Amino acid sequence: MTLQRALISVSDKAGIVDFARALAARDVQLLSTGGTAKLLADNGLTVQEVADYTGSPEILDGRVKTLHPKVHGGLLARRDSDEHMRTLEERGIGRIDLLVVNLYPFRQAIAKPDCTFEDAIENIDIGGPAMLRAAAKNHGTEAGGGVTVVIDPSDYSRVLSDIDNHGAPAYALRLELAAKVYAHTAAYDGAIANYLTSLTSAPAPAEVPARDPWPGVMTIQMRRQQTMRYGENPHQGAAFYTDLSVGSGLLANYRQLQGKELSFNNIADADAAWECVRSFEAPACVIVKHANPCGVAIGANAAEAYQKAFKTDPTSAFGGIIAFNRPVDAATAEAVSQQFVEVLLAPAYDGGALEVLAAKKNVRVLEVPLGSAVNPQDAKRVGGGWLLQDPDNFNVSADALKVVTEQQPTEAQMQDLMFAWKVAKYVKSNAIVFTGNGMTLGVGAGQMSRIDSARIASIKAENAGLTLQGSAVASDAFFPFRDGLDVVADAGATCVIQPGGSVRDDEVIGAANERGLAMVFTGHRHFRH
Ligand code: 93A
Repeated sequence: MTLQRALISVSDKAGIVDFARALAARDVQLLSTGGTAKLLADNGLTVQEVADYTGSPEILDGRVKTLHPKVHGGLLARRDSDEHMRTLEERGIGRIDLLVVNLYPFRQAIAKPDCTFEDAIENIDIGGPAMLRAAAKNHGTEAGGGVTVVIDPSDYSRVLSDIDNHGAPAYALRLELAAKVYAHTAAYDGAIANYLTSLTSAPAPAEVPARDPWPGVMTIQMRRQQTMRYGENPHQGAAFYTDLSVGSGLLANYRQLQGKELSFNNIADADAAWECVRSFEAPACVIVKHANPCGVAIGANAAEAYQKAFKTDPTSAFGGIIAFNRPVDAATAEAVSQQFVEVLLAPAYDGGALEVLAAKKNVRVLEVPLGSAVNPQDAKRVGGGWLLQDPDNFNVSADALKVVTEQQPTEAQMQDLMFAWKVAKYVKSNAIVFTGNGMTLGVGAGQMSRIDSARIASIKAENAGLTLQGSAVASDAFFPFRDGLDVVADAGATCVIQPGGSVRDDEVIGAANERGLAMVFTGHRHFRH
């Protein structure tokens, strides 16, 4: 069944003119609501206003625009029912085969600090969801045809290519887009419900924590990307849900090029590796085991970064997750293939690299585009609730560091310190990270006392045959006593980066001076649990 008519009614008008033009070029008639129709007509397209089509003008300040049997009949009539088709004919109703709608931006409206109650109410879309739900219900059958419904501008190109390939969107696409609609309208109504509920029972504004970024309103649209064989352990069921609102650059954008199915722990570790590696500008490599980096390095190229990262802790790197922020070439793939690797991540792989990796068919190879998106919020499940927070986006600049010791760090030390600080952010607390020459030399992670993390980091360096003489060291939070500082000085560190802020800062600074260390304070800590 070819596409006869499309109804376009969008608040987010991004890409709509090009899409409508492409539809018109494929002989699809365009029907549209006021603002959208005007935009299309202004761009030289032939478009009929819904009001002209139904014979009913928009009324009540636009509250009723498309709520009309000529619209809903055209969307809901079953394509495989002779009787429904006859009814359309008798009543002069045309089929609407494609619906392109996105809704009044309710969430954006209420997120504005000056949003009034009236603004919020007027941003509740009624006609849009009604059409979306009608069109999605009637996505039809494989044999009988049905309606295609698009809410997301990123789906426009897929609809066009289906029209070009099959004359009309295929059933598989119609089904997928229909499912997306109900997820979207459910989340939309959820946001409205949360907003109204917050007006009835939310605490007075003064009682809301000052920096709660979601005052009583949180909706996340998610899609199940993958059901796993099991979760963290084999007796736990699990699935991977992706957040539909996130931008490019995050792990959820991955494309798997080869290898076994990703497991729950693979995805968690891959995320830790990817977030860390994409924070570097220079070619970098991060090797992760059990959610912690066990080797991080920068180098002239990916291969060199890998060689250095691997040296930090070859024992732990066994079965690791390895991430690069540069395309992987054959030489790098060859080097990585020498070790047992679970997952490889990079923004791209050249042909030679894929050939090398093909010989290791179990290795899961993921391509993840580099991008600037940040996770919109960080959520942690706790008994009976969720803890939500802004992502830890703070990055200190070298200029903002405060030198607190008699000894000033040299330029080379400053670079090692900045590198160490960047890595420490991705190491579970308490984190102690020794570095030198653009690579980690010893990583102490996840201990309940900072001094033990410091001891472990230096033991690990020793086990790997690395010297800590002249190294730089980062501590993700302040040293509560001088003992931790003494451990890193004994190990050979000559400079330290840490947030400061302890009641015993003076004691710790005194110890650094006594031991001839240079120390800088960042003013911010990076706990990670
Ligand atoms: O006010 S509504 O709830 N009543 C309607 O009948 C209706 N029909 C479409 N909002 C309605 N829409 C919405 O208008 C669409 O969901 C879309 O977001 C917007 C497009 O309006 P315009 O084309 O005038 O910019």
